[in-house]
Amino acid sequence: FTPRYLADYQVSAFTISTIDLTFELDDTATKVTSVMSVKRQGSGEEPLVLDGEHLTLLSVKIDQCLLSASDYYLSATGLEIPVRADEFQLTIVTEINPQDNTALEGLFKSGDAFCTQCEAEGFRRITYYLDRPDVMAVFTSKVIADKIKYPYLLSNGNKIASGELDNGKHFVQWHDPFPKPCYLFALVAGDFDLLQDSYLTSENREVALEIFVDKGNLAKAEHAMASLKNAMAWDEETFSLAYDLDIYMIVAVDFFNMGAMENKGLNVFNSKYVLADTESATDVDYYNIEAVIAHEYFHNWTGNRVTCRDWFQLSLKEGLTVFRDQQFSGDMNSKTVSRIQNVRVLRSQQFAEDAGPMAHPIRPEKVMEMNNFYTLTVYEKGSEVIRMIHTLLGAEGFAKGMALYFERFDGMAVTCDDFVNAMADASKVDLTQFKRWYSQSGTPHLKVSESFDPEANLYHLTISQHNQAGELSSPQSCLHIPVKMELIDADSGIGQQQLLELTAPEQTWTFEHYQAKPVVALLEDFSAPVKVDFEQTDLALEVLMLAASDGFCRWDAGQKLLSRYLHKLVLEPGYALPASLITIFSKILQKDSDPAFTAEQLTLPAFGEVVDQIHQVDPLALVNALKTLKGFLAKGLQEPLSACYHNCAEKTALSHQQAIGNRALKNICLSYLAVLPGADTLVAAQLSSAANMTDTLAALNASAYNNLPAFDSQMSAFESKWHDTPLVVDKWFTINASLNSDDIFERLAALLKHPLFSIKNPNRARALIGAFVSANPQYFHCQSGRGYQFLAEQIKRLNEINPQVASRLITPLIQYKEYDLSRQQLMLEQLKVLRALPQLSKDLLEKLDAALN
Ligand code: BAL
Ligand code: ZN
Repeated sequence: FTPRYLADYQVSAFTISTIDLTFELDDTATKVTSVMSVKRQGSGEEPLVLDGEHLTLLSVKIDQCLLSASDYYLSATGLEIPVRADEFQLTIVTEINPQDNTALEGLFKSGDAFCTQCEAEGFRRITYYLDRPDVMAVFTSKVIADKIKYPYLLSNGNKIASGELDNGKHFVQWHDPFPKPCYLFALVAGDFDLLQDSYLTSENREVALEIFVDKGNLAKAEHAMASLKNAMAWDEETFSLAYDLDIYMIVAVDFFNMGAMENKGLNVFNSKYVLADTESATDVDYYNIEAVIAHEYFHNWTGNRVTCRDWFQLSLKEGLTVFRDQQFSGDMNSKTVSRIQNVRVLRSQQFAEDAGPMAHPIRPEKVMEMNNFYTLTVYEKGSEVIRMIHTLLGAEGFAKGMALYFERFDGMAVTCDDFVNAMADASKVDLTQFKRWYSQSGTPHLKVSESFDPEANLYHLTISQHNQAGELSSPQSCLHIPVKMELIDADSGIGQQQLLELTAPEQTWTFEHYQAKPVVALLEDFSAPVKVDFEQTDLALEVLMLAASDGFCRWDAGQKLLSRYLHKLVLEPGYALPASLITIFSKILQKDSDPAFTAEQLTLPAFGEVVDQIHQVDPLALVNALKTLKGFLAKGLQEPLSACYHNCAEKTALSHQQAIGNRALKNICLSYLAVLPGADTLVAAQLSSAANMTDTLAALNASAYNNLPAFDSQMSAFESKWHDTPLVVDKWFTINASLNSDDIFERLAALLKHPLFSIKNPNRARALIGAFVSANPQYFHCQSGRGYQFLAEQIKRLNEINPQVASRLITPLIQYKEYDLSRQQLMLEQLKVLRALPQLSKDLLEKLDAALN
């Protein structure tokens, strides 16, 4: 395995303008015939080198000439043909085994259906091809299969032919008029229920909308359909982007590595991001479905119409599309609460990635296994970088930049620089320095100090920027950082908002006419993905919590206050929390705010977020600090929490959005009240009266976190009710894995053997193994090292079954440097065991070598 470098990019020696595929589907021996128009680019005499893996080659033909084995070189990674012609037709026939494809890349079986996943480099598991995104061809695909078992035969584009064949088979042929890279190819064959609708675009195109789901799930596709139509309308209104084919299909499958995939005209989705009804899905599930449906739809322009030149440019489409889906979610729901959720993900996971051994810029420069770079950095930090451009240019300037981007590059495969240049040119702003965000890894730190001159009524604010190591950034490496801020007059509460642009190692801004020192709300709307060192007093934070104009800053001030006391609890054994915390949070509870926002204010910082803030933290000390703080607030606020809980529970007949916020607030109150004596009754009462999955899960989670005596009986009732609903079974495994109980390892062993568990199903593997690792820090980090050993054993199994899933699950182990030395030692032991495995996948090898070197 050798790494590839961005700096080595070269234009392909050949290009393919059309590809005509025929699939004769069979569980273990699918025959794929590919007829391609190939043309040499440039003047060299290079051989044609095609990518291909896990394929059985049946024949190769150039024009009408059948090649013999001595005419080409076949290896485990491709096919090399020393061809002289500059333009020719290449016909290749391969055989593949979808049934045994547990890696779920290329063509595989999900239950009874056939489906594909080609991004990033899965197409090479279907046939020999130039598997790189800058080779864009017009695809025609004929799918042949048994008519009874596979009544629906789907591929990209428009249906151009269909008919009956011998032996009970039938075929459908599809043609996609838009040239595309092979990573956007898709095929699905199966028997589904079909939800149909239509959408009239702003360009007057009537688009058939079709969502295919497992039999019996039709009603569960309604929310996905409504979300799709909202996304289509939003993109027309916001960026004047309309859909371009006559049909848009979505298929939901249970076995899928990713959340979903934006294949042209035929999205394939993990069923988790399609299926929902109130009984079986939570409010969070509904929110996520809307976001992912929109994300994949938005890719039709940002990704498909304009795609990436090479995989190092992945953030070109992913960062931009995440930004677009975040803006959409903010418009469909509460902007502030949506933004808070984006920031939580960054702080609790992306910051750790950016400080760990696999840290990379949003445009990586070196890649061994591309699947390892579908990361929070490329996606979420990538989106933050786009958001900063939006902040610097304003909404109108950004929209002009998007228009210019499509004018210049529609139908092309381009780079991140091309995007930023279009943004800069459209608004005539210089983004040269800003581009450094694309090549620097690590989370920047801002150090902030302030001073007030009462004589001259001047307030000075100084901000310096530092790199990941805490060193002052040199002028050559300084980033261009937009800092949105507000100065709040401490007496009147009146604020003055401004956008500061930090471009130097250190800058000072002076504000005039202040009678008293104002309170500063920094990084409104989290205007840059940075960490801030700024010692604001508790009093200043309280002012911000109640008076900052920006909702994000009101929330963030509370989080800063809570983090401050979590740090004290971790670092000063026996620390006694102050009563002032109770006073301020009781004001929050009594304030008449959006209940969804109040719920966010009452939510403690996540474990991962605090880990990132404390150098080599003892994870169990942090688990205990979180418990102590939760217990302290629960006890001190018992009355208002209880009143709020009952008040929320009694509110009915609310609008959809109000009801969601109300449930969120009720359930955060429950999570506090459940740590107090008498919790059993409250939790049991909620469980028995719950009319939706949100309330049910909140009660079960409370039961698991507090290891309540009724936990087992509650979970077995839940299992009896839901054992036939895969997405709810996943939830059942997750709650089991998060139980705070000393016998958790015996329970995990039994769960791995449970008839409903299958390590081959990525959702199920993540629901049990992933959930234990992320939702049960008390036992994952237990001093015996058993938690780490458990994870390593499962990764070892997954290495052979599904390397992508294995590689995602290893994240907490490779980030061992975040923890105390004894944990580091225990984690390193497991990493070394994994490194010594024979047949280590490229995915794991890349991460293990990064962690151990
Ligand atoms: N392109 C892979 C799945 C997604 O980001 O939409
Ligand atoms: Zn995407």
